[in-house]
Amino acid sequence: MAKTGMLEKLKGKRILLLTHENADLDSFCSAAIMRELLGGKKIFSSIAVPSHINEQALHFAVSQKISFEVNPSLENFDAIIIFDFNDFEQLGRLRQKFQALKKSVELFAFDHHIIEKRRIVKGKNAFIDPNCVSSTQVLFRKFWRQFFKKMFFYACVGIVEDTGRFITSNAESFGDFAQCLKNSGKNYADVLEFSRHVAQDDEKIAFFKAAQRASVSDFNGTVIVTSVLSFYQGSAASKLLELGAHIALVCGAEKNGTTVLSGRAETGFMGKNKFSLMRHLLIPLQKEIGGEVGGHSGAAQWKGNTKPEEVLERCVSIIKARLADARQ
Ligand SMILES: [Mn+2]
Repeated sequence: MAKTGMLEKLKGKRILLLTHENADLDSFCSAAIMRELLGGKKIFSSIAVPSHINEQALHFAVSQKISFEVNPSLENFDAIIIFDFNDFEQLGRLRQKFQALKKSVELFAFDHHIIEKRRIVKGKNAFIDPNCVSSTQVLFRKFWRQFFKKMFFYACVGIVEDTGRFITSNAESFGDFAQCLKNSGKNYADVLEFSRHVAQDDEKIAFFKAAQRASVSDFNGTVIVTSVLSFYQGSAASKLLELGAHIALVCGAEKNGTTVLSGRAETGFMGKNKFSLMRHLLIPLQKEIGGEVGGHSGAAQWKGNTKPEEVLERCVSIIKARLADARQ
């Protein structure tokens, strides 16, 4: 187990705990865990989100009475700890403020995304473990000795959310989850309550559009489904996976002109084919057409300026080449 000296070093400092833009449960719960960890050492800190918090994370914050600030001023802090991201892209509107300041504050990151080249925090202050299913699991693994009830519960919520209620998981995350749940004083239903996702009407319509526009290719038993949608690409891709795709890719140009591609891959398929969306699709795609990428092996996103149809075409040929290679 790693040393926990980092918390003590923060004594007497003004600390900001920052989630990524469009804060989700994992990012928010991670910040909440850190606030408790520091609080346990009588170190005060505050939580902030760049400009938007998603519905589930907001519900969680309200019901747990965890206060947070939106669009914080960054000037008055000695240390900023970022959760569930390590890429400037994820700062949303705070990006410029943050870049201007980053040399004058001490930065830390807790994350479980695959490490990228342009990361914000490097070296000893970066606590990144791509083998963890959630950032709350990263925190659990490092600080579990100092956890108390609430933090175990927050860790559970992050794990359930980021695994899509254990659709993507592994023996370690089941083990860690079981340990967290046992110590949380809560039951599984309490955890599930927060990860329930109620689709908005426009989101439901987006699902139907994605299904209607879907193009399906069966490559030696691998079902690849692509579709074009200018919003809700991520949740639509998840829906297409539920309908039976092994890989679902939804791409579209958003209002600001940026093309966004969201991909999802089914766990059984990934295991059998040793396939990772980041490694075998998005990073090769980025090499071909540039853009920015982020995500995990089973859920990932690309952003850039290429036409959606071309992005999807390239994706399908990259996947087919990969699968053909894997067969040999
Ligand atoms: Mn996460």
